[in-house]
Amino acid sequence: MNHLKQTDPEIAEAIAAETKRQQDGLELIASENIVSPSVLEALGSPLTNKYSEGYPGKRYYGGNQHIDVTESLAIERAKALFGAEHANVQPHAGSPANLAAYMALAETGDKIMAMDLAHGGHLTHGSPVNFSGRLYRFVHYGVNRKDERIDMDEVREIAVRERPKVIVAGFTAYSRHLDFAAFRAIADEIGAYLMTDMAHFAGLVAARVHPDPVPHSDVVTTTTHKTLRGPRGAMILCRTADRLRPDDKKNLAQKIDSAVFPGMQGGPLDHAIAAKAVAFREASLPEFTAYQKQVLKNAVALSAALQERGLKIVSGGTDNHLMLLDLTSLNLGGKEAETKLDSVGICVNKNMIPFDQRKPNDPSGLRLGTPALTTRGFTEPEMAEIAGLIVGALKTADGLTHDGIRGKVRELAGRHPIYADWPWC
Ligand code: DSN
Repeated sequence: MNHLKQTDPEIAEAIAAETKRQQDGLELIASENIVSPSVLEALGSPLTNKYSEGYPGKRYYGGNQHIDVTESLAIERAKALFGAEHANVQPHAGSPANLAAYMALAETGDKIMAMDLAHGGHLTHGSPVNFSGRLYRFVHYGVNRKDERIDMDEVREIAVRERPKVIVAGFTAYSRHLDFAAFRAIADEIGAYLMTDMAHFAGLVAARVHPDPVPHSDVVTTTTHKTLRGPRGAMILCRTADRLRPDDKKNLAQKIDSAVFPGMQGGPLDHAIAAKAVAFREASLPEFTAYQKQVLKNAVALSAALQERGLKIVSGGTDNHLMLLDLTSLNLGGKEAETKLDSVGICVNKNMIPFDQRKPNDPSGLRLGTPALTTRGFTEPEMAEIAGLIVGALKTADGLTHDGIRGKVRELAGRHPIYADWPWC
């Protein structure tokens, strides 16, 4: 940071302050994580200087001999990590990855079926304020009232009635496993593609501690920065053959590649692709499996400890890295709860719960997740401590109590430094 401190102290200070915020606080946003120094080095490298539209060996600019190496490594590592036939590692983020997948599988105006945003789906799964809801005709499935889980009989009923061209399995706020074999069977029954958006649980899949959507899906999209613990970005995995349209001039892999470029992106972010390659190698190591096992243990421990303290968890618990806290019994809105926790250094996001009576900007729930804390080395006994601090902060408006909780949060965070020997600290 020596250059930046001298040339642009305002930005250098903001980066230092954000690094300190991360160090001093407890990050429970389920979609965030902490990358390794190696990933950061690749991200901060001169690869950001290069233009390389196209794909390895077929570029529109000269000088790409080394970029071809990094992108080819990222592709091969992604394929090996997930047992996929084809990988496109160029999508800049999860939303463009989903857009490219829809472009490859459907025509504008076609019907697509996905999880309702209000039940845990994503904006790109057909929200009317998003490109997805504007370009395609979405129909939705959700969870049932009885156990707050997806009912596959109901999914089948909607699919058979609506006959969408694509069925999307995936979520941003659902704490249970998806039944990928059942989704596949429904897609086959109505002649639809199955696309899985595994952005949230990709790291768990890579570590083989979660059901694997890849063998069941035609296309799998994922971000690379959530449980997968890579740089901010995304990728698309797919089969090579187009099972529904085998006579098309292009196979499925070619359709995905041309949807990404030239379909909706220009120059790839070569520094980010190199960092993805670094993260994919890290995710192939035994330490990563141990990490993901601990993510799951921590999530179960946190969910149990919150329930022991009288809080309600949607669907009664979690099978993955996240949980939804229902604040209804506390008579507290999600907005106020998020602010209260932020004020003591516990970072979460407000979230709709299924059948929410409140509005999205002040819903009835909070979403919590354990990937970032687990990367720092937190284990189950500390999840119980954190649950106590969360309940304390939510149940009291008392400034003194808050100061005490803030101190305990700092002490806990201090036990597990993030980048101990890194120049930002
Ligand atoms: N914003 C992401 C999340 O928090 O789940 C989804 O894109």
